Amino acid sequence: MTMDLDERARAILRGNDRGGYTVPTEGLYPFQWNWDSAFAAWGFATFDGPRAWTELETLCAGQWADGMVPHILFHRPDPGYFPGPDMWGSGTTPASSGITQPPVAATMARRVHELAPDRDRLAALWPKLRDWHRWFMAHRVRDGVACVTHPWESGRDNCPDWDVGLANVDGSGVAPYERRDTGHVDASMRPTEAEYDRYMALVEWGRASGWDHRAIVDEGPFLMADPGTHFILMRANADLAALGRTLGEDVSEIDGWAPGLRAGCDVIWNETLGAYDARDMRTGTFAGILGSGAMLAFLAGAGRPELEAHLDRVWDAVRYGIPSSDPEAQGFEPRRYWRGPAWPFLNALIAMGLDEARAERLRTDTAALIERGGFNEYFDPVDGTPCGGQHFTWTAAIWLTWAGRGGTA
Ligand code: 2M8
Repeated sequence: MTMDLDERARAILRGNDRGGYTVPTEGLYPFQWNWDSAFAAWGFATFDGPRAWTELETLCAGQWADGMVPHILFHRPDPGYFPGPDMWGSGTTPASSGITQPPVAATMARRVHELAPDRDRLAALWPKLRDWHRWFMAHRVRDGVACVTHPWESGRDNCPDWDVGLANVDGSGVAPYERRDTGHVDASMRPTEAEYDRYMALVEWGRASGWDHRAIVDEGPFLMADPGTHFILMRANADLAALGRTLGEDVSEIDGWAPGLRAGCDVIWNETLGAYDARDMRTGTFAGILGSGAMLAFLAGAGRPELEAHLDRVWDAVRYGIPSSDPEAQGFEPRRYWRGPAWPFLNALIAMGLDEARAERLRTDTAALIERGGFNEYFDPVDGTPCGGQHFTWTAAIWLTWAGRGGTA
């Protein structure tokens, strides 16, 4: 059984390979996505080291002059996805979106280097990752906290965390458009029309600014502190510094970012909730949502006892951890994308920061989801139903690196 799943997982990575980059899944997501690619690299590293490095290199080949690594790289046209390159109008080669995604690549590069060491390729990649992290510190960190300027930047697109910030975004005037995602998977699993209108309003605003990230952060319609991105950045900075040390690089600048980000954790600690919480940086309002982004605190060594209690509570309320939002809160939707489902790749990240017993429980849950349901994009945490796209790259990668293996991530 396990052997067979290993083979299937490798076949998915190979099948989603478009020549130097991997699509998240055929049809639904036909381009290179930033954090998906980082996980793909980790997966490839288990059986094809050179291909793993290529994945990270292709991702960084789309880096903007200012250091940003975009959230989507449109290497080749494909009418099957909306919004495509024309809507973003990046003016770059390759064409790309105008926003970024959680900077998990340095953490994954460290894993790749452990599994398939290549000092020369690491040495060439490292300065690019450092420049991207510099960009993050300059353009996304406010009051010591990593922020997102679009829900898509968080990667947890339609989680309830963003509702409070999106309420101030006017989606009523967006140019007419046709969604493509609901042609691939059931609309009941995807974000709503109202959410999409607002997503598009934010894209229109960014494009009209010429993707001026100073203006977007200072004056744009949406700026929210994101616990998920914050903790991923903290961890990725540490991994970037560790890689830098192995190369003999001066990492004092990177180490210097840590105290400010650690202090920033207090800005997103919601005392009423007893947990880290997304926060609208325009108004100071907390989202009041216990989401899976908060659970990434463990990845960054920023866990607290109250959060651990929440983790056990939400986990015990479902059959398979970790639900992307609180199953005991109003509005929990176990099959709608990021409003409840469990995501294998996020489980792997969370597990990296958990104690051995919890990490093993999470691995077992994740393995059971995949063994029962296949390599889907995500799963219903209540009954394990596979949801979203099939033959998914990051689910296959997580099987090969963690879920299908004994031991910790
Ligand atoms: C989802 O996001 C894209 C937009 O970026 C979409 O729904 O169209 C998210 O799950 C995101 O985290 C992921 O990177 C992407 C591709 O798997 O899909």
